Amino acid sequence: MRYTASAKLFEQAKKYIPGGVNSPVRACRSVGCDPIFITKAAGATLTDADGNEYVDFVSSWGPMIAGHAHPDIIGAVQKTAALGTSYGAPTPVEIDLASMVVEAVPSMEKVRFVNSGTEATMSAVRLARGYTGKKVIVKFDGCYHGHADSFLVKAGSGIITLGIPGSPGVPDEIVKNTISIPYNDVDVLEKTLRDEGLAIACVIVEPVAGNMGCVPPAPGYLEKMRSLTSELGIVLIFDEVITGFRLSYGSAQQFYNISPDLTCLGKIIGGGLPVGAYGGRAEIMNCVAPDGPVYQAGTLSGNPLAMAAGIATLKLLQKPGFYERLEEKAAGYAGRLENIASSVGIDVQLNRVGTMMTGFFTSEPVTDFQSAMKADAGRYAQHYRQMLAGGIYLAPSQFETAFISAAQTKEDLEKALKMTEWSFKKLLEK
Ligand code: HOZ
Repeated sequence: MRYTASAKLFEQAKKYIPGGVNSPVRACRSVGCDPIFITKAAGATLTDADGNEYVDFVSSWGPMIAGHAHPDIIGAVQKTAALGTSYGAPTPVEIDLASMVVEAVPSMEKVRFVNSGTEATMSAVRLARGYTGKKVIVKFDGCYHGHADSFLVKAGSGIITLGIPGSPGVPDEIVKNTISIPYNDVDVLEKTLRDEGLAIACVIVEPVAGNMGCVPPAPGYLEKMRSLTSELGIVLIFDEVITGFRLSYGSAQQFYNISPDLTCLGKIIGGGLPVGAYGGRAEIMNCVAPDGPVYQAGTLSGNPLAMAAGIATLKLLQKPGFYERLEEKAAGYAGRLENIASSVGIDVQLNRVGTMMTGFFTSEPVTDFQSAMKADAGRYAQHYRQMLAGGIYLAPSQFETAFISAAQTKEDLEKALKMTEWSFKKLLEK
């Protein structure tokens, strides 16, 4: 494949945009190549500036569960755009999406729309602090909740990918109110919450970690988290920015049958437009301004285009059998991948929950940040480049999640499997 046009665009972008990208992982540094510039997408196919086509497993990092440029979503956005793109005033469409979210996710008795997952998590934490009058937040090593100051402690996503310890610009005074503990370790969780409970406002967790690669919760882990936080008067926040409306229509909390106090959403509920949301028990949500004193606002919050795209997406997900078909597709694909890995004789741990999956290049099970870090990121980098050259678009980092969408066809998946087999064999060549 030729990447001449992408290379030229990257040179231009670097003149005006830090690193030439608007989000660090996209720069592809950890996989040892330059980014390709995408010019269009349809279904599960991405097209780059050179006209190369790729089967997409990134799905814009999660939102495109129905595939790119779905006619229902594009139609809804076009129709809405023709009426104006932003009013900075209440609109009927935001009630429509809010009621759909509240019906789908019963723990969210009220919901507030914002513009990104980062905004959702930082607002939820402010609310938890305002509601409890406590300062400390507990998070988990390798989980990523966006880039707000309090979360960049032992965080996943670009922080692991680029191997940076945190971020300059985050004051110690803020970091000292964040406790980060290992994911999936019940004993550390219990000890931390019991020892520090009087100071802890909230525990925030990705119910399935998706930003250190896909790492499922150990059986009973989320249940224990729920019972401890309830007992100790700590607000439990599920960051479902990735898992929301992905693992089931009722999100991970329905999948695992656990009711958090607050939930953060993003990605799928915006159908590919910028959106976020936080919501939960009415008693807590009533503390948000203007009903309560906890301030949070946004010029573009509840933007009509994002609301319309979200509504159109959720309507597609409501179709009978949508999640069952996706699960069947993902399970079949993962099973074939595992067979390929074992027949080629390469060490890969395939972690999967529903349509989220990561193949870690390691012989040890990956259950937390420490074990994820044992994966051979150099080998992943070579695999990434080989797959890209064969027309398969994976996340440009070992520590991200691949997504199965409704749009990948049998042929797409066959092509990806064939390329994977070829790539695995090549990785073992001396
Ligand atoms: N892991 C990030 C989203 N959950 C990747 C997105 C980005 O950094 O651009």
